[in-house]
Amino acid sequence: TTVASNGHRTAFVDNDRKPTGHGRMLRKEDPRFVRGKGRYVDDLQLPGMLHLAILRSPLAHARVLSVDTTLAEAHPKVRLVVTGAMLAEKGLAWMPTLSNDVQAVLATDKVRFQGQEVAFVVAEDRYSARDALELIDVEYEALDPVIDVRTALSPDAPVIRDDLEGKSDNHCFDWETGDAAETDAVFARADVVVSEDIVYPRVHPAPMETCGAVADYDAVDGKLTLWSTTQAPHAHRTLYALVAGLPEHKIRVVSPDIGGGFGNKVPIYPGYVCAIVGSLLTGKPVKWMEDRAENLISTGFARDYVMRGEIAATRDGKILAIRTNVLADHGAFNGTAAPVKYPAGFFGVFTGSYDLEAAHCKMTAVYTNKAPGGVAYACSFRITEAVYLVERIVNCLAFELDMDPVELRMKNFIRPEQFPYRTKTGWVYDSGNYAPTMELAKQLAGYDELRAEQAEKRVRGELMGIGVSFFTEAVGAGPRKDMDILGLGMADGCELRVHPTGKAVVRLSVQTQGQGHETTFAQIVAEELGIPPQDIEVVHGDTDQTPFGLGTYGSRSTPVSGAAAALVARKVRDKAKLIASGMLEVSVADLEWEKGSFRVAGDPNASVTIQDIAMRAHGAGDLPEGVEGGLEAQICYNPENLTYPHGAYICVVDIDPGTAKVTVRRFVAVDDCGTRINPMIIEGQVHGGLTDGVGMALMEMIAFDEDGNCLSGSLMDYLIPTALEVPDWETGFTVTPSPHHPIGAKGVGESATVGSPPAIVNAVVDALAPFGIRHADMPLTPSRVWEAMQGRPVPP
Ligand code: MCN
Ligand code: CUM
Repeated sequence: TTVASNGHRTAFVDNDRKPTGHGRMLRKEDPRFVRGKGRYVDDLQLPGMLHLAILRSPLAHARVLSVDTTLAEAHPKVRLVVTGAMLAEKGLAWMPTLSNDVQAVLATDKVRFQGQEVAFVVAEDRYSARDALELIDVEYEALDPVIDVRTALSPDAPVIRDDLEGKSDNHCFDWETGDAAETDAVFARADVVVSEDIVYPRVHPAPMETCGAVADYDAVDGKLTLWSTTQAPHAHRTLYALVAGLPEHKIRVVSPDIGGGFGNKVPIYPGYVCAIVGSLLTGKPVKWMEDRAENLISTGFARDYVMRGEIAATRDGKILAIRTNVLADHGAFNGTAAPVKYPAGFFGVFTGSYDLEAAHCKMTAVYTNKAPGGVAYACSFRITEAVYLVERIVNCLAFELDMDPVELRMKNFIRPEQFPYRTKTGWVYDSGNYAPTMELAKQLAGYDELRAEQAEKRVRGELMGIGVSFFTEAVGAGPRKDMDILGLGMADGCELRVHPTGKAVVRLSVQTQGQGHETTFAQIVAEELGIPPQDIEVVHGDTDQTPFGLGTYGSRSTPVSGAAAALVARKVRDKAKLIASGMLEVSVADLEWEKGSFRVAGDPNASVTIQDIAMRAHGAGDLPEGVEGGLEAQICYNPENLTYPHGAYICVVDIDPGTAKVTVRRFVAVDDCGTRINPMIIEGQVHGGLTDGVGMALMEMIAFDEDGNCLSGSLMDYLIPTALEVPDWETGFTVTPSPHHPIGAKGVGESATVGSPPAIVNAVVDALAPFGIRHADMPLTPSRVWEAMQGRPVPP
């Protein structure tokens, strides 16, 4: 543990700066990003390229009576105007979503949320395209909107999805996990039962770069190239092939640099399809690029779960069971992305890090007149909601029992000898060692001193709060036997070629959006082969150049593609060994591997480097019997299980009793993501996620008025945190390797976003304990905290 000049302590035992493998290496992508030389979709300029703009619905729910495009078509710079009716003629008005629903590309019958796509214009420049939108005359007949998820299923609620056959209500799906009867029985005999209504509001990932695409259909060779902001180029390509009927080998999806994804760039948006149609019809490349308001009001939101949490325990704090009832708002179309078997994502891990006797969840998902989406914003497939629920309800229990929240957690942790641990909802946690992680967080925070300080301050009427959260995530979707998206198994390909001079190219199916894959995947291969990471080029984001795989979300890149990269490197090493045995004229059994070279056991002078071997593999000399030339390999990795990272977070807040403004004074985050490939990148991921957490806990919400107008369509209204709202993060780590991952690594990209909101809310509620407050809903803005302090319920 080191103490920084600002007094902050960081646990630090990483084996830093190893030249050829895992370690704290500067990002290979930084030179281009810090110079502003990234290449994003919007940087693309093709000869003759046209620009597309989308007309969006001003109403949340309305019948489309007519769309008159005459004036827009007469605009001198307009080349094409397309309506839903025109798409319907080509069978393209509707597209499948990643959750087996359908979504309108352009509205035909009705509009179902404010901001829905109604028509598009293709013009010679972006400004003319936008101007021409104003010339389109749409006649709507307004319908009553369904905005409040709690009344969406009332019998008199207007039916939103009357496009679906036989649909007579707004029911989207039901889902259940755990054993209801067993859980009820445990609840019936518990000493203490605590219930709380807990809302995780609708939020938005709001990546710096909005969504967009450039479509270029070449009529001569029948090939479509689509540059787009996608986190999953291969999956998108297959879906375009299935929807548009274009042959898959004639589609190339390229995802260049991405300015943040956070799950916002997983779905296929109508805009991408419009760009493709625009190019098919004009024969020219067509660019569509959203503006900020379009991104906030129409693309994949996150959360929107109304949860009732219940926890049963003994008087002395042994947690027995957790039960939850969830109302999930899916917006107008079920546009979420989750493995087919898991319509609620991985919410099933709501039992958290605790050893329970029983658990049960019942969920009802509904349609409302809001934008579609659901799985986004570093959600680890809804683990955010699950962790928030369990970590809030455990704190409510601590409040009722008047027990220290750390002590309560420690008492109930799954113990190290119980791993692999099967939860009451059927998940098998691969590994974990929770108590040391919690202890380290306590120690870094100086927990006991903080409690003493708080007690003193309470006497003086000062509002200081200490919040704790402990999370376990399930990341790395997933074993193909039970995970697929629209029938596509969640395995990842990887290809590695070592060139004659010993430089290498590794081709991935995952797609970085800022996570630093160009660096860390080079490090994974470097660790296995001893080739310096600088000599390993990472290729990704182009379906023509990379093997098939399902892309980057759910922090699956390290658990799945990271494993693939390590194993493909080992395959190359195995072949290199055969070649080395020929070069050194010994049998394979006599060779020892020492990072970067094979040497003859017992003869330190007889060795060949991987670079020597690469040259021989491509050279003129003889190779051992049966060994082909070249030094390359390919793999498709199907994970055996998910990986289960965990972490312990402690947050300290101060609340101004006069203004009710919350200040996050300190935040200690101890993460355990198993083997750490690049500690600096991990810290960056954690810092980002903690900042997200401050945003969600204190500032962010996509709000609607009762007519369904989105009130959060700009960054003036949808507040996101800056450096001014966050403290100096204090991080530490423990290492519990995944037993089934070839290098023991677990995902970490979403951990902090998942784990931090409950720590912050727990801290705020803890500060408000003198007011008798046990719970308050996010975002804890000054006005909401003030209301809570006045004993008034916080608005839903
Ligand atoms: N890493 C490591 N050692 C580990 C685990 C991870 O060094 N044990 C490194 C990886 O090599 C990788 C990074 O940390 O460079 C994140 O890895 P991983 O946890 O596998 O997550 P993914 O690469 O799959 O990234 C996805 C995840 C998700 S789902 C969201 S949402 C999110 C996040 O990443 N979006 C981000 N972090 C983001 N960071 C940035 N800058 N931008 C986004 O859009
Ligand atoms: Cu759920 S946001 Mo991320 O998985 O791309």
